[in-house]
Amino acid sequence: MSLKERIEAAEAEIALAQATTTDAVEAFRVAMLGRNGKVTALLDELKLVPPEEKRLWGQRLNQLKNAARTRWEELKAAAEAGTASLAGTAVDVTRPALAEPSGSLHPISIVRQRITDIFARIGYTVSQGPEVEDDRHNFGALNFPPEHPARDMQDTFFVDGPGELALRTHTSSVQVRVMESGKPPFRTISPGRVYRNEAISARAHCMFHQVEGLYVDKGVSFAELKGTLDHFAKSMFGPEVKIRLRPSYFPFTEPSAEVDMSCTICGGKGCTVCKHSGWVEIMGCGMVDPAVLANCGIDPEEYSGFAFGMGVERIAQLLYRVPDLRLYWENDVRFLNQFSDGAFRG
Ligand code: 2NL
Repeated sequence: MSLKERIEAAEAEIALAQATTTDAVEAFRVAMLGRNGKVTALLDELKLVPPEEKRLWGQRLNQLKNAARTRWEELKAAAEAGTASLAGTAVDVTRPALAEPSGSLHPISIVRQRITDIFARIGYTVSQGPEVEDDRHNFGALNFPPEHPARDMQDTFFVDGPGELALRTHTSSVQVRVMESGKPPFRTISPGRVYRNEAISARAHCMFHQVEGLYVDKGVSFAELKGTLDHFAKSMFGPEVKIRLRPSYFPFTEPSAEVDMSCTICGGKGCTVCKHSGWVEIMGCGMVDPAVLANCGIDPEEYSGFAFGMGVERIAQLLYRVPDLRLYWENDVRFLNQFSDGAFRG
């Protein structure tokens, strides 16, 4: 604000000042005319104005000082006489209120909600489960052999010791609970926090968010899996994107695949994000291993199913071009404010 604007603001404040007690009168004097008072600070700025303007600003500031003195004397007299009152004061109640700055959803919340909405529209329910899981739900039922490296202390945060309760490493544990609890068909997604014992870097964190999906019914095919994921990628990133499936391996699916999407940054021509391949990895998927169905009390002769899992941080990174995953958890408002646009709230 210019000196002129600050003088005018101080004048308005002085004219509107109210004080019904001698303490409040003294507080007004200190706030305006005290050593660190507003008027004192403005008078101090006289030494900064160019010499040819000194006379003009000197007069203006003197008026301000006199106005503060006069107002103080009025308030003091009224307070001492016991006649001070707030009645008839110049408060314009018709003035519009100042706009409050509004907050925004965290980008991970925005993207998790969008993913959830896309699957909800095609008939998926949302399931939740505990973040502290037992070995059977996190590993055993999912076909992880006893000596699998993921069951190691180096990879999993155990609450007690190896083989005991642990922070879930994926939300498949929730889907095991869904399958155990009823009869197919199941069509559900499980969004939630998962934990892995990893060093924190630009590309990895020890906690991240996953959305896993599961569809179990009679005659569920790999073609339906591919169609569902194609629909998801187009809904999330735009109708022009393509997907491709590459053979992969997970203990709980057979066959298994990684899902790549045509790079949305360069349109498939090749850039640093897709490492000049034209494709970026967005998730893993596969047909639920018959042994997993059997572990959950479902007859694999009668039913088949597909499943997939994606990292919300990864999807948000591709959508918003986030260069470093650590930005999600620094709570720097310069980062967070960029997501206040409601257009991305789904
Ligand atoms: C990834 C890969 C995947 C699943 C998750 C799943 C769940 C059950 C049975 C079988 Cl209950 N599979 N989930 C399947 C394939 C891949 O996630 O990269 N996630 C971030």
